[in-house]
Amino acid sequence: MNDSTVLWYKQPAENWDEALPIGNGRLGAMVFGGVHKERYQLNEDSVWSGGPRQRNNKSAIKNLDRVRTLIKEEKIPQAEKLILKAFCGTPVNQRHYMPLGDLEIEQSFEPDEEVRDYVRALDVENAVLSVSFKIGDIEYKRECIASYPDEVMAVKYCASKGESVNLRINIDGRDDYFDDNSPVSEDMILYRGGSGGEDGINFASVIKVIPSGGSVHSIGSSLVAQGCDEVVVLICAQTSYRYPDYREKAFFDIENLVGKSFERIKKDHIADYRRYYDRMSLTLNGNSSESLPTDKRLERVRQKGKADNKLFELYLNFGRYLMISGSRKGSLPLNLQGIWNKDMWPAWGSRFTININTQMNYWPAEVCNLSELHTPLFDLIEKMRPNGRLTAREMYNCGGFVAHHNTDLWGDTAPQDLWLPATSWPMGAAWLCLHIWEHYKFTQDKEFLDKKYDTLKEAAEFFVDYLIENDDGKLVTCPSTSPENTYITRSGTKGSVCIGPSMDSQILYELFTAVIEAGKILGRGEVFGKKLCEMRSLLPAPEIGKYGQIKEWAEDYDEEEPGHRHISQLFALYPADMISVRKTPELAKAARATILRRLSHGGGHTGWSRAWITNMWARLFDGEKVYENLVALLSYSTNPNMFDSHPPFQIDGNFGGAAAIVEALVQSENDELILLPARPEEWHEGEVKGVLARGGFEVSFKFCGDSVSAEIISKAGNVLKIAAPESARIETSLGAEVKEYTDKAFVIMTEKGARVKIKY
Ligand code: FUC
Repeated sequence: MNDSTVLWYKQPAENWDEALPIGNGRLGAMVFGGVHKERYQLNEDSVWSGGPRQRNNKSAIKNLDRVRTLIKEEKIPQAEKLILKAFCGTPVNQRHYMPLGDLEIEQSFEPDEEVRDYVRALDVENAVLSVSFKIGDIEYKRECIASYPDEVMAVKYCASKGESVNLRINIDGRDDYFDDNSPVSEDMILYRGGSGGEDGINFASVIKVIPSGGSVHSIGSSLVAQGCDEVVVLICAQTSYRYPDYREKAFFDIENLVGKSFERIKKDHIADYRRYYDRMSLTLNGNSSESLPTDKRLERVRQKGKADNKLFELYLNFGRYLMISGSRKGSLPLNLQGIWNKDMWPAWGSRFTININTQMNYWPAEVCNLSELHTPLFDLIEKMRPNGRLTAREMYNCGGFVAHHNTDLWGDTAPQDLWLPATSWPMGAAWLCLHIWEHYKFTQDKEFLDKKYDTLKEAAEFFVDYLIENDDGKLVTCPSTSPENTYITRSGTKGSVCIGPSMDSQILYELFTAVIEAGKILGRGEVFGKKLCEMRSLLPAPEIGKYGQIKEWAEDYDEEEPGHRHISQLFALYPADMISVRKTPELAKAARATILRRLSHGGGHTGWSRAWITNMWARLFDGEKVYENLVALLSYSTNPNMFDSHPPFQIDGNFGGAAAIVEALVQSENDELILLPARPEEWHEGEVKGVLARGGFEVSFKFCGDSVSAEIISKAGNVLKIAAPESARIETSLGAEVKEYTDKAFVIMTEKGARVKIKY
């Protein structure tokens, strides 16, 4: 087995955290690999509870001034009491995600003897899952794929001896939320139901069984395939979220495949998948030599506190696999569990939590050369806009659009939960919109930026009205929180709701900058740009507090939980670039102190928190800490199926971790390309291919220690600034020319398509 592209196991999954995911962006399944009973735990991305609704709390507007006064006077308990009543959503909760159902395929064997040579494997290079074993003298094999071009999940059962595939196929598993699971013909089941609520989402899934040799018939709610050489099972599903005639569409998806063989579906699927997967790669020195199954390799990391380098490659490749399998043009963005959720009431509703988690899901999208897979997030932002406009007006009497710390598939923007450390935080849309700007920075796609300019602008417009002046004449948010921490005032009062938490000012600095810069690039919104420039100069800048840390709140309060999983005040370090070792060394030192303080109080205990910290260490150029934290991520926050664990499973850490591996090797913030910024000692040799950098560059390089041999392709014709020793040898193709060496970096003019080779 290839130890950097295959997850594999010698036994079936005993529980969900051992099962393996497949997906095509919209349809997802967890595959358990049971010998006698195989379970495909199914998801469709738009199966959520209920329908769209407005939950804006109309009492907010009347109480806004009062709440602000109470917060200013440090009457926090009174302010928070009022917030719980007047500023929560009505009703309190947004819609939540749900599973589609459970497809079970029982397989019977004759003779039914001992199972030998069992292997279950997920090949992330081809996106093919397989299960194989021997019983008696027959070898059985299953292959399972989720195809984007054919909108289908397909499973093939075969055996080394003819007429030996015998199956019973059945779908069920959503309590009484489904209405029917009956065969509609001798080879097809229609499984349908709804997720509740007046305008709730209805779904239909069609399962078709295609035998080769042998026969298929229906009995009760099952289909039975007997004495077959081979059986292919096709699974399609659609919902009323996308199609009023979702049932017809599900049948259409199946009928569309009549005459198309499994091999052909698989071939098209692999070709489609590899269009994305093959764009980048990472190879590190060493191999794991002994061929150990993935669960054992993870166990070994836990025991030894060290990982084989191929496991880091696998972690990155698995992250890219999850992105290609869970976020495609037309799909919803990856929620807290991507499209792999087993619970009717999943943790945190498996929503889009937008005070870090959804954003983290997309951290690797651009660097890993998967820019198009970022688009479902932009589509969701557009869905949020009209709702967010109403929320801004109805709750705060403000223009623009606003969202709080969660959203759902309808783009709900009203506050979520009755939980003070999180609920009253108006920054969700602002942060999400920074992804639009990031996408532009990487792709330099001006047409995209032009289309999205109004969205960026509208996110900023909210704050033109919402910000208030504090006692120092600075512009700050209020009410807000520093997600999701609690402070202690000098008098000993605890509170979460506050005025001007550091993260908010940082997000706003970045958002205003994005709007100003985008306006300049597009020649639009000059007057508004000027206004934002003035406002930006009045935002509080990051400050250093009494522990040498970056202050989390405007006051230098102590935290109730100094080891809190959120490190919101370091947004400026990562994902933003306001704090950097090269640009702001003092603040970088304080950022370091902030992380160390969190960690010394038990921080980093959730997978996503660990992943965020790892990215921050990369930005602080600390390879040793990157390594230490990646090992901790693999040791304590990674399930046997390599899914990230909060616990429970939450997919953000997979993406944050993947992003961190790349961040250790290539960085491009502050208009400067840096290779090997935080290379762990253990990664002493390797090759990176096809990583994207801001400014529109594609970067590939080999390294040995700190020696680098790189080739950079200019895709947009921008100036390339690359940090390197002055002694570096540079070769440029036609259209590229070294202009100067300044600030320990080469400045190279490039035209579109030009190539630059650099060696040092
Ligand atoms: C935030 C985090 C939690 C969890 C939840 C989905 O509230 O603080 O740890 O990740 O989102």
